[in-house]
Amino acid sequence: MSQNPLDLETKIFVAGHRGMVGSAIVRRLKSQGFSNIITRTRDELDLTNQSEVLDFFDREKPEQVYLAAAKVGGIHANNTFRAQFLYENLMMEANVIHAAWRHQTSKLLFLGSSCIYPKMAAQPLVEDALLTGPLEPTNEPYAIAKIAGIKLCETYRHQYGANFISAMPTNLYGPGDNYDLETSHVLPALIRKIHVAKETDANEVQLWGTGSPKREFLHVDDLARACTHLMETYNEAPWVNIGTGQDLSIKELAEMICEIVGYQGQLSWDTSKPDGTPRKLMDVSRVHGLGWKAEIPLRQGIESVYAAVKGEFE
Ligand code: GFB
Repeated sequence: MSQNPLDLETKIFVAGHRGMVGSAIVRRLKSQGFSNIITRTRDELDLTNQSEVLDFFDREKPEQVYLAAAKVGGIHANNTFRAQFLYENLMMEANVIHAAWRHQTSKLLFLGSSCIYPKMAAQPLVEDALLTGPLEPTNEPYAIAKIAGIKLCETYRHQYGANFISAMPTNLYGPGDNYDLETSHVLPALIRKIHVAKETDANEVQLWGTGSPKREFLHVDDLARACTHLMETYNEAPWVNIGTGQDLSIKELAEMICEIVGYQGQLSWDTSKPDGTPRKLMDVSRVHGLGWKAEIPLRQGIESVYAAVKGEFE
């Protein structure tokens, strides 16, 4: 079995390869020349099913695992499908992490989320803020599942010596995002709503909440680069925040998207919809110290995803 993370023959399982994050990791690995990447669709392998996952690891024995499979969504989806967000994420993580340990996977990277940190944690969010206060209620089930994933990696390392690491990305966007207005995150929702408002000559476009919460947005290709970098170089227990270190309000994001789309109507705010966490800006000192920085500026990233998707809404 290869121990060299830069061995391009390393057998790598990317769990969740059809999602925005997993597909970006596969693109990144292929661009680096990795030739032994294994993937499975949900129909081929149900990650919430323990015996299927154990059988798969027994047969395939991947040397490295990127655990990018998750049930994800925006604030409304998180707040509505609360049981599914908790159960499905817990099952996928527990099954994959346990099977990776049982079958001697030499390294696993687990992907969490910035929502693991307390709602009122000091900004920017340092990694040590975990479990220092109550979570944001709209995404508490998802956050608890992701905290359990971090703790699985930590405890399997501590008790069994498994080289399992965790990365905590900030809010992500990029190719393969979800544009369903009920279940999507804010950035794709705003692209779609503002594009449709422009195409239909609408005087105003209705957005959720007050517009005052602040968010940080990272292009998923930057995240994928961070993931392969950590897989190649990082072998420690502490989880690592992945972000740009810069945020903006939802209103400022909406204004930027209006400029990119060329929409000049009004923004209106449906305050019956939740704002969520007031702010979640990542402290990215740790990952900067490890030699990774975000490269894709937000405006440029939004311009590129808008150019790719705008035809789909017509
Ligand atoms: O991205 P988002 O859905 O989730 O929403 P979170 C961010 C903010 O955008 C909230 C506002 O303040 C929303 O009220 N917003 C305005 C909108 N208009 C819209 C809209 O049309 N659609 C959406 N979706 N939001 C999620 C968590 O939190 O972020 C997850 O629920 C996860 O657990 C993920 O951590 C990264 O940033 O609030």
